[in-house]
Formats: sequence, structure tokens, C-alpha cells
Amino acid sequence: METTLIILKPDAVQRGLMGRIIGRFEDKGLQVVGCKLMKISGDLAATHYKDHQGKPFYDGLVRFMTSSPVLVMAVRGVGAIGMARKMMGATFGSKAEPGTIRGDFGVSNSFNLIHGSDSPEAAERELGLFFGAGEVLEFERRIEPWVYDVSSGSPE
Ligand code: 3AN
Repeated sequence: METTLIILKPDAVQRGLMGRIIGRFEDKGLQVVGCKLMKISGDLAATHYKDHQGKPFYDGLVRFMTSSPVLVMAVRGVGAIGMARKMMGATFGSKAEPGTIRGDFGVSNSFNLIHGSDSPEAAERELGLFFGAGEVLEFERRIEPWVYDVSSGSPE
């Protein structure tokens, strides 16, 4: 099982797309195990995007991410990190394939609706930045045996 950090960015919140985007993860069978609406501080944005510091789009990215509330989620499932990235689509809305979140809901290259961790290391670091102790939950879904084949003892 993997847990990934998903951020529904200010454009997704302002455009009223939260429910439809969360619904895609739920429809897929992924489990939302943490969720909160928050305003990202300048410090948190700088820490989260530290790898992009110095790039031409960095200042605009931080301004955008701190401009209005975001919805942060911890999303869990087998292979959840890569699966969520595929569901998000390519970075730029103008390039993202139809059927993906960015491909279906946006056209902009800067306002691209959603962030998802891109590796297990990034997921661990980012979940730690956005969620405090006890805010990412462990709970059993009663439908789990219908979401996964668990007959071998592990979810397939
Ligand atoms: P992704 O979110 O698809 O992993 P990254 O990690 O390459 O994309 O970039 C992080 C964020 O920086 C993107 N979500 C996007 O908002 C922004 N970004 C990346 N490249 C550009 C660019 N060339 N112009 C504007 N914004 C960019």
C-alpha cells in the first residue's frame, strides 16, 4: 500500500471542481485517508516547491499556490502514487490527454488544478509537510474485499 499527497490547487477549489476530482479517486477505488481545506503559507509553499526555486515559473507558482485555499488529501491504495499521477495527466492543461483530470477540466499551463507526489520519497516528505500527527487515518473499508482480490492475503 502507498499513500500519496494530493493537492487540489486554488483554481480547482475556486472553480467548484473539488467534488468531481475527489470522486474520480473514489470511483477508481483509492481511499481518502486524510483531507483538509487550508491556506498555504509562503513558507510552506517555499518548502514544498524547494526543488523549483530559481526556475522562471517559481515566483508565479508560489503566488498562485498561496492566493486562495487549497484542499490537501492523503490518498491510499496499491500503487497509489503512480496511479494518481496517471489520473492527473501531463503537467500542462493544454497538453494533458482527455480522460485525465488536467485533460478534462483545464486548458491552462500555470493553473493546472492538482498536485500529486511523484515518488515514494516525495510522498513521505510532502505528507509530513501538510499533515500533522493523527491527521492521516488508518481505517478499514467494508468494501475492501470488493475493491481488491484479497484471497491471497494481500490486495491484488
Ligand atoms: P507536476 O505537478 O506535473 O509534477 P512539476 O513537478 O514539473 O509538475 O512542476 C511542479 C509545478 O510547477 C507544476 N504543477 C506546475 O504548476 C508548475 N510548473 C512546472 N513547469 C512549469 C512551467 N514551465 N510553467 C509554469 N508552471 C510550471
